[in-house]
Amino acid sequence: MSEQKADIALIGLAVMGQNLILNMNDHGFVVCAFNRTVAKVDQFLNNEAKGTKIIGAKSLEDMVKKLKKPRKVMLLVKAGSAVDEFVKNLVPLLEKGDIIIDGGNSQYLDTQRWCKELAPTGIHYIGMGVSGGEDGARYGPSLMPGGHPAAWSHVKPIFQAISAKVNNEPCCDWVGEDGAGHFVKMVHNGIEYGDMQLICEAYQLMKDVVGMEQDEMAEVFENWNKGELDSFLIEITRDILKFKDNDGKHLLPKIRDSAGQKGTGKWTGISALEYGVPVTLIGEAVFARCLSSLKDERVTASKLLPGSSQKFSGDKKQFLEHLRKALYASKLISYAQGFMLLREAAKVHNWNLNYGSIALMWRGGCIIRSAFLGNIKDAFTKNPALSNLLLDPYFCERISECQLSLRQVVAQAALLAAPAPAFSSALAFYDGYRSAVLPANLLQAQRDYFGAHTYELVTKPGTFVHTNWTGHGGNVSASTYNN
Ligand code: 2AM
Repeated sequence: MSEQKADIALIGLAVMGQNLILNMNDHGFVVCAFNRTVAKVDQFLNNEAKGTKIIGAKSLEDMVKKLKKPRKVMLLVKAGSAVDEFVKNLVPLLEKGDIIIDGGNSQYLDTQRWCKELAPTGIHYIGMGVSGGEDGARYGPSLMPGGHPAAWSHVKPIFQAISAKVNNEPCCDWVGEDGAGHFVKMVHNGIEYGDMQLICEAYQLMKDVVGMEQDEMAEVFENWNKGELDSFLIEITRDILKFKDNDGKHLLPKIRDSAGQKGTGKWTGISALEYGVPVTLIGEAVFARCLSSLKDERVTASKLLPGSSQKFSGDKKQFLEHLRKALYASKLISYAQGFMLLREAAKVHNWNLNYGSIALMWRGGCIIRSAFLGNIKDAFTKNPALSNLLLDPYFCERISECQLSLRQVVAQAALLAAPAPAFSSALAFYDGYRSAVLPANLLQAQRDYFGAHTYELVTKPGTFVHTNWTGHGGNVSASTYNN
């Protein structure tokens, strides 16, 4: 083997790992490959990596010896115990200033834990969200690194070189301390759930409410992709709608309507509940997948539970334009909710998140890449302290133009009995968010009535009082609270 020392080691030779190594190699970095099943190292060197500068290692000790200092070791292994095991085994082999990068789908709290545990050793830890699938890994992923800030300058040249670029700007920048990178990646995945669900609802409305054929729907998506909805997901939806099976018939209707999920959307929903942020659209998107998986129950219910006998009688062209605008408005609301969650988590964990740079990281390379993210980047660049995307002058104007269409779509869906949970929740959030007065006064009164939880008067916010609602005297309601 050559005497040359490697710039970085990568552990985990599944497809993502292999492709990231090949990508790094293309950009002139020498990578040392390693894998738990060591036989895969030679397999990789003799096949995919043949003729490259990539080197291999026979053990962790061998790998560490082959690295330039400060050593950089990247993990692309299964999240959870596999990461924990490798980090534990690596720590005794590394020294102060060396860097471990976890590029897998770890939960941000695990990353936070490792950052804390390794801090006294002086070994730096980075948790990096990697998005873009196999193709992204090979030719330009979106990379979201967070962790010990001192490590960033050492890995920046490698990660910014291999990441996707938009207008020559890398879709990779420092996100923030400890688990910030993995948290941002988790929210990215949640947003992806929301975008996908919105597109699915638009598809269902075209198919079942308007009664359109697949090629016609493909044409609509093709047109949408030329405007402000221009995005990877709209583009692939067009292609999926067009796709014909070997028998010459469209493949899509043959696919069973029961959705799978790996859990990152769920984790975004759990975080939203934990931090108390109304990320309603992503929540509905996760639940829509859960509902879809109850296929047998749905088939039974479809024969028993009535819907509506109304037929679509509107103007098709006009409805499709409403649908386009409703999709845009709902997407904007979903991203606004996602950024609300980021802002709250940043407050709790003291992360100094740069929202414009997060939008830029998602602008290219990843599944939610879109022209729209360029507008979000601009909004945060103009006003880094922007409290909510919906309040940005550009987006405020855009949603003002689209909100009536969203109402049309939600109303039509309800009247014609087509489920549209993501569209509906977007509208409900929008109307709640723009309400100066909500019925929570009644809610507070109820809480005080049965549980003596106290309430504030409109004229005296911050001062909590209790009323004896029943006239029975004392704190009588406390006893009913347990019911
Ligand atoms: P393997 O090839 O030895 O199975 C994706 O599955 C990557 O994670 C693979 O490189 C795989 O190694 C690794 N991996 C999965 N589970 C692991 C574990 N418990 N310990 C170490 N590596 C693991």
